[in-house]
Amino acid sequence: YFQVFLLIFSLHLAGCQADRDKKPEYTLRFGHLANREHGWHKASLKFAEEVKRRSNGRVEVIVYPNEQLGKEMDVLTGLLVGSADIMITGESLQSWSLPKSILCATPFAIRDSDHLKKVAGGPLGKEIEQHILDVAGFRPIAWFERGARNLTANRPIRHPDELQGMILRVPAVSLYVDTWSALGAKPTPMAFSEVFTALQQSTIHGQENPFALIKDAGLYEVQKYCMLTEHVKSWAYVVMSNKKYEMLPPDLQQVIDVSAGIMQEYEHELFLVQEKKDYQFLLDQGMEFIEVDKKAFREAATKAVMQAFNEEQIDLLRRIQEV
Ligand code: 2Q2
Repeated sequence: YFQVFLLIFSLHLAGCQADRDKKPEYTLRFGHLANREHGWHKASLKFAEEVKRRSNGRVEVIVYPNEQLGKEMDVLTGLLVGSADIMITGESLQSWSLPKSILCATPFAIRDSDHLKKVAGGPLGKEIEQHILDVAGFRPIAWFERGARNLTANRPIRHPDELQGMILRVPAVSLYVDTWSALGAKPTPMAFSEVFTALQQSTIHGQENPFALIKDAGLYEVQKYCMLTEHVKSWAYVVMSNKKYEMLPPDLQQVIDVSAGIMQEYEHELFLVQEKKDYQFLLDQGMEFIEVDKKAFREAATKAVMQAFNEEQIDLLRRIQEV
């Protein structure tokens, strides 16, 4: 009996070994701009793990943080040419002839977290996702709620009047350029991975982002004040090259879908605990938080948005506000 046991046991071991040595049939490159501490990264790793396990090693996902796979705008191109397969993006999709995509990050469009969930997770969110898929061939597989974007600088700013002459880094999003120009600043589009150095060298004076990125990119080391403008409440998309997705057999497509759902939930759990912690961390590091004249920011920004938007975008904005 013992010999039979040994035989079965060694066959089992050999089987495990074969499983481990099996080369994946598909390798997917997944890039994002945040660092290893950020919820986006932890969620991406979770996705990779789920995909590996659920596909029995047939699909491998390699995650590249810190724009290691390229700057956001370049990775979007990468998705089309095949040098990248999955990425986290959002309002930058506006530059991709995707007018509806900017509604995921329109200044003062979303009231609160509850409203955001109803929009992003409801029929309007589906409409935006379908638009992104149909027009650009980027397939949204998950969405992540983000913390509100806040302005940082080395001087306190309480009113848009005080923005005059300020060189403000924004991501490559034309609506952000329009909005901050209308508010009086000099917005300069720049990739996220360049922001820390540009602030350090004072080629820009400020930037705007949620607490999580201000913390994880170390921006508090080069910015003293965080203005509680909360001017954008947004969500991001995890998008996959649809060409790549369609190359997969149906069972592996299902693995992607299920794993993406798990990633989305996991990221949200992290986000809920992380926001308050990040705020406390920034406070402990000596960042000063400034209350602003929200009404003045809102009015000027909303006016700029209405001027920048076409009819289709205004219609979608109205439908979002009705939710
Ligand atoms: O400031 C940044 O670069 C990010 O927080 C952006 O919001 C993000 O990268 C968007 O450009 C998403 O498309």
